[in-house]
Amino acid sequence: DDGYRLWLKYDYISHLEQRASYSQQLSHWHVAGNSSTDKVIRQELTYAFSSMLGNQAVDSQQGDASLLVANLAELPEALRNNATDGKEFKTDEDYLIYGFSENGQKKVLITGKTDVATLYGTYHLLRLVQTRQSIVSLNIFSSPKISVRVLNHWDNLDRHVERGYAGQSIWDWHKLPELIYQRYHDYARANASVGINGTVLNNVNADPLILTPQYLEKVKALAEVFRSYGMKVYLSVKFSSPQLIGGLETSDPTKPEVLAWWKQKSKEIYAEIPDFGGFLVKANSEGQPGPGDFGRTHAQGANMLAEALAPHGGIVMWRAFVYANEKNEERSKQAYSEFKPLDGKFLPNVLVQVKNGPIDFQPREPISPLFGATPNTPLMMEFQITQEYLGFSTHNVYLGPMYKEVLSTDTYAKGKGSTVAKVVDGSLFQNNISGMAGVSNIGSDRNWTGNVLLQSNWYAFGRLAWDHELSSEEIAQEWTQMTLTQNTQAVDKIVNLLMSSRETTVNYMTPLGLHHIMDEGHHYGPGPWIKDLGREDWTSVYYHKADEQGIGFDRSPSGVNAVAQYHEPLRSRLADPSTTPEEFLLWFHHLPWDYSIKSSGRSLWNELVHRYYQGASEVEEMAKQWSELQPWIDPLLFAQQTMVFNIHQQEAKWWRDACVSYFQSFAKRPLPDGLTPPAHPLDYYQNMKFPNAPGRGD
Ligand code: BDP
Repeated sequence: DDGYRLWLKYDYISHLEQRASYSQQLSHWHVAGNSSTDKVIRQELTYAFSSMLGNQAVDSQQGDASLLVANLAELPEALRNNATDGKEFKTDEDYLIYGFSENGQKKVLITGKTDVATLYGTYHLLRLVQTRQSIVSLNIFSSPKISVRVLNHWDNLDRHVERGYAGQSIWDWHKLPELIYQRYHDYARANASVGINGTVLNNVNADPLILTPQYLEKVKALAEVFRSYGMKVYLSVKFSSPQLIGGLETSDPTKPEVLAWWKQKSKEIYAEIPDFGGFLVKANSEGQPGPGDFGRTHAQGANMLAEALAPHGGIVMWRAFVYANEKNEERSKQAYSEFKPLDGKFLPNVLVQVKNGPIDFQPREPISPLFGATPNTPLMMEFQITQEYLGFSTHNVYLGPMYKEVLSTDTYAKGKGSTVAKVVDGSLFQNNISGMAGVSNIGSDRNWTGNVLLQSNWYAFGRLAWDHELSSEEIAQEWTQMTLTQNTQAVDKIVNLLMSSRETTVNYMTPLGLHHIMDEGHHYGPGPWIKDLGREDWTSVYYHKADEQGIGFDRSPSGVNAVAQYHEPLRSRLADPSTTPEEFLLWFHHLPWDYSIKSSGRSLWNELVHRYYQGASEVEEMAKQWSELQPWIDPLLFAQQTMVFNIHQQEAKWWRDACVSYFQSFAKRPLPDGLTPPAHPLDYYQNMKFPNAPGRGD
């Protein structure tokens, strides 16, 4: 097993009684329609049942079938009425899995308004079988909580993936549109199986070429593959495209010729791709052009594009990742300062896409204060699935708990219970449109994500985008059963390992609210000593502010007062170190080395060191746990993953030793008793260089 099949493995059900019972229910199935999506469903059922049940399932006539897949319009009226009684199909994607009896025979129906809805229902039923659950008397009605559920590929047209650690881009632009790899279909299958309904094909640091006819033809070819799976394509666009590829002298959004250019471009796109999703834009951020270059606001820029797309039903996802405002505020405050005043100024087909935290995808960040600050502007969540700051693809980190931590955080925007999830799904402020994006960890590696365990993050992102109320633990459990093993003992062990992995990573990288202390440029490994770069807020020393007195960034009212951007009571809580959750202590406060940590009674210095050591030793424990799983895991997967765990252990120690040595040079205190000192002096770590680290930024 090389991991290519992801969680859609459909391994043979070796347990005789289980197999017999599923076979009885599923051996005669029927897919009513003949659309391209119906064909996908037919293929999936044929493959899944022949593989899991051993060639016993057949596509039969509607009347004989014990499993029927049909959209609502295709159902006989009586069945439709019975099945849908009391259920409101709000979206085209809602599906129903309904068990009923007919002529003494138990039957299962999968239905919804559209064929894509029935595809989602089909994957749900297959998941029940793959996780060995009962399929008797089902009555499952499912509706996505978020409407736009997309992957963001930071893939360049030359196939280099920015912050990608799983090989090159899966899009072979050079060979498109003629050459359509099977992988494109398998990519779409995997996404549909977890409810992801869109993909932004190219990097936010966009190449304007993507909008030229030559490339649009390639985009069209991919869109044609994805359509049957319910996935739309979107493109990242460069704001200055009218100048760069359109021959205009300006890209000023208030100029009629610029709007006309975008309108014409949109028309051109929709003529070829009628279900095109829309544009994602990184503007006036990290050197990218934007409306600010012409003295215009983000709203003016976004609205111009929105106006061009609106007649065709497209949307604009406008990113709030900006940190270059004129007030020159502290970086964590800038997105809020820039976007809060624009609340209510965006056209209805604009979503503002906000990273989960106010800085940049750190192992742990507090929520971005924008969540809950814009009642009249739908905010879309941007999570990172790729591990830019979490050890690339050799650190085994399951991100489900991190996504859940963010989504369940209370913004208090409308009093207690105003969680980030409710902001994002649109229920808190009754927005008409909602979205969640995940920066993809997929590449051309045979196992897709560079490390099989990290497939779980793609999976978890999709499952949570559909239903953020699922727990990260149940998602981990499903994924493990579908991907690695059916043995319950082994599943429990793996789930435990996955569930604690993120906290472990925070401990050996950035405990107690530390952040942005990685090496420069490529972001590989520790670099708390990084200073003197083009911008102060790209350095590490700016963020940890360690000195002989103490450590941490004072974002309380006595410092840069970033806490003022949160609602009460969060604001007051974060303003005071004694009420700030320990995991965010050094994010919001600069504290003396002897500050007493409430939970442990240790000094800050001792607690910091303790956490670094604890994190690294937990990775050793994870590796040990993994080694005990050999009897239940495919030998190739097991061997591959064992090698990954070896790297993970070494690198966790590297993080620990580099950071502890560095901070010790300020704290000037001994290591707590019983801890083995770092293997090398500080300059050894400082002199490590990685010119060829993968995934560099542009
Ligand atoms: C940072 C990355 C950079 C991205 C940027 C972004 O280091 O490569 O281009 O974010 O999100 O995380 O635009």
